[in-house]
Amino acid sequence: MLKQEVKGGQASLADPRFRADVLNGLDRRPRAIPARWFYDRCGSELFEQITGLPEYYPTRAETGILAQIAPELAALVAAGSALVEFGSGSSTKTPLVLDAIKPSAYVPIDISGDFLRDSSRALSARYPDLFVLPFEADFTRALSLPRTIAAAPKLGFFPGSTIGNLIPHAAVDLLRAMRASLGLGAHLLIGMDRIKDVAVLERAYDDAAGVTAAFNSNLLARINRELDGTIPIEAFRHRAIWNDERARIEMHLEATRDVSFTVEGQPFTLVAGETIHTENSHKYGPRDARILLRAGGWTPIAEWTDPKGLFAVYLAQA
Ligand code: AVI
Repeated sequence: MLKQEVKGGQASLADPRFRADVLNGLDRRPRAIPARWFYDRCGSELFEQITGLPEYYPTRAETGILAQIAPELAALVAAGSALVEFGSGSSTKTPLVLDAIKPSAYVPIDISGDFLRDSSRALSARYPDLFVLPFEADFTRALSLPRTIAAAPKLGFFPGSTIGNLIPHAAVDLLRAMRASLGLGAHLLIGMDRIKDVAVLERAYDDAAGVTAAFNSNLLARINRELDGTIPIEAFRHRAIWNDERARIEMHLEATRDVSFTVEGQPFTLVAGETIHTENSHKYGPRDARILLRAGGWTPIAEWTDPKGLFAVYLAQA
């Protein structure tokens, strides 16, 4: 479900995991395909565009918080810590933390080796004295971190509210895996999006320019491209719906008419109004966030928000 997991699916057309998730997901009721499959090259580019949209506040809010808290963070985190970023991707927010804590080493972890090497090279050029140790791995499982940083105190970094893309029990499992990877006494700096006005939330996931709609329907285009699909993409519309019971924005692709198509020769029919559920983005109130961290084995020790209280960044200790 995490965007970083996805990039493993980019290398080969017709990844067997993609095929299984799509065929099973279209077969089940309600129909649902894991959000991880959004992030092929086109989807990753569309996501980068989303982060700059006027309606999509999380990236701006979190970047503002990280810039603001630098001195406090430096005081709370042990000197000489190694910074371990989970799902580092393009490492865009990393310089804010590097400048704040001046770590002894930086370990970006990502499942996509190519992506990891490119962003590590760029960071090494910007911070020539920084010891950068790229680590190609699936961070949803407990990892043995490089021996070189064994003695250093650890600061884990998991920005972007990516934790929100997991259903709560999977979020707890991930927090526990991070705790196991970093060890007792480690710190974790994590971004979580807050519950807020429904109109603000729904606009953030259904922008006026239609970039999020394109991001969502790119999944259908990817199915057609990689799994020999015949889905009439224009027969689906993007929906972003607040599910209050589960405190999450859900993204769906809704059939605007009765529609039939095949994927790898397998036939599917949806009636008008039926949806394919493509993403969950959970939002956490202050208490919810602290409970989630504790359930994952982390004690919250500091909490910061932007001036409007849209987004929160937590520092927690294992
Ligand atoms: C990657 N993730 C945290 C984004 C989110 O806000 O849940 C993905 C996204 N989906 C639509 N817009 C952004």
